[in-house]
Amino acid sequence: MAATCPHVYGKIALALRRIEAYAGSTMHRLTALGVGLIITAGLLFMIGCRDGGESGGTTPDSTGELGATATLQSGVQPPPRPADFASYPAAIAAYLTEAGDAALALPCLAELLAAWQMAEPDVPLTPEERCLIGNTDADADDEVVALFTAESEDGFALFSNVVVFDKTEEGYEAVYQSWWASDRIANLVPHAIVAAEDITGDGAGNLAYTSTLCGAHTCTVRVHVLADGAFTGYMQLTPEESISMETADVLLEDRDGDGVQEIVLHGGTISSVGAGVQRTRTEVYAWNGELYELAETIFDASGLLYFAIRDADLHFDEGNYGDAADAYRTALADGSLVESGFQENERAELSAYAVFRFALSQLAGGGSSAEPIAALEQSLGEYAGTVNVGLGEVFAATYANAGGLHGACLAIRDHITANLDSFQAVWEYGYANPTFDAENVCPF
Ligand SMILES: [Ca+2]
Ligand SMILES: [Ca+2]
Ligand SMILES: [Ca+2]
Repeated sequence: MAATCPHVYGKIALALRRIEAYAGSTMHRLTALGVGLIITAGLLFMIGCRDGGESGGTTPDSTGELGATATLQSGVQPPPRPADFASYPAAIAAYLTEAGDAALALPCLAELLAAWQMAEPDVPLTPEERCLIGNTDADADDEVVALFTAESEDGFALFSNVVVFDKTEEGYEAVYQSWWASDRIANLVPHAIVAAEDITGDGAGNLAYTSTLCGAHTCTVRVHVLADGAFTGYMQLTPEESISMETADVLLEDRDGDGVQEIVLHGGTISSVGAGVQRTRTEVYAWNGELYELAETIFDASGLLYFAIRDADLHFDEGNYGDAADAYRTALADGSLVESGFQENERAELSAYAVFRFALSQLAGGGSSAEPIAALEQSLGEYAGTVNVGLGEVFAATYANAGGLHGACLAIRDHITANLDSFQAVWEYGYANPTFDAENVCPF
């Protein structure tokens, strides 16, 4: 365990950053006490590492009993941890029924969670990610939402279950279970509770949690938001194809102040060389009355010429030719934009493409033809020898005598077809990026 300690420091730093992010959001009003406790735990963790001590605490003891001298806030001894993970919810429901409100003192279920020594990932969960009290259904009473984890016997998998306990006349019942198993390699816990409250602004409670699936290089975080339907039980309010992102931080935030929370994911990079050139992004999912759907994607500034051109392409694809022309011109003029190093002749190739698309955007926007064509012809010499200069050359040569935009675009497509391998090669920036789209270079 001591050998992993430098790794653990990084995880603690990451966890503290996550806590900062949570505390800064409108949703997660983490108390100063909670933050203090977590930071203290983190420091103790580090001290344990320095002494070469155990830092994980991942192996629960077999009895699950608190020491004889422990004072129980709830006055009720937590039951022994069941050997079978599937039996946890029933045992906890019985404990909640017996202990009553005393088990709900914040952080909720603390005595039971401590006694059962839940398997902990290298990034420790916050108390709120383990247990929350809040309204998750249509009645106004609060439910208890708890996250339980256990290692498989061989230690390679981490089981995890988010469970909603509802108080009925007969006592507490487990009314929803998420279940998830994750590879232990990445040492991330497969679940975290995000919220138990009305997220959608209709007066009825909701449940939000994340699940994390890790591949060889990268963990993908998926967001689940649920509502309790009268006849259906808890139902996902997220689309079937899921709201997910690689290496994402997840927040709920009312960004437009309308009383409905948006789901905000930030991240998106893949830790694999083959993925190529990347930049982080924010995705905002907004409630449409039935489902959460993608409303906005905001890319973080990257400083790369490649992404400046991609941003200009986005304007072009949306038919905003004036914005596209401005963006191509700015990308060409901004000397602070750098090459990614993924392509050998990167700046010249990207610039040759940009001068062509700058002219094309001006023409598509309805501008007069003389000036853009003249400017294009003038700049082509600068990019001689590149693959992309062929686009401007063919365009300038055919535009005037081949029937305007349509005729020139047909000539461009012929040129691309004849040189497809070369175009694909210079537009290869890794699998995280789109491949060369021959049809969209000159789509008129
Ligand atoms: Ca309720
Ligand atoms: Ca709601
Ligand atoms: Ca909103």
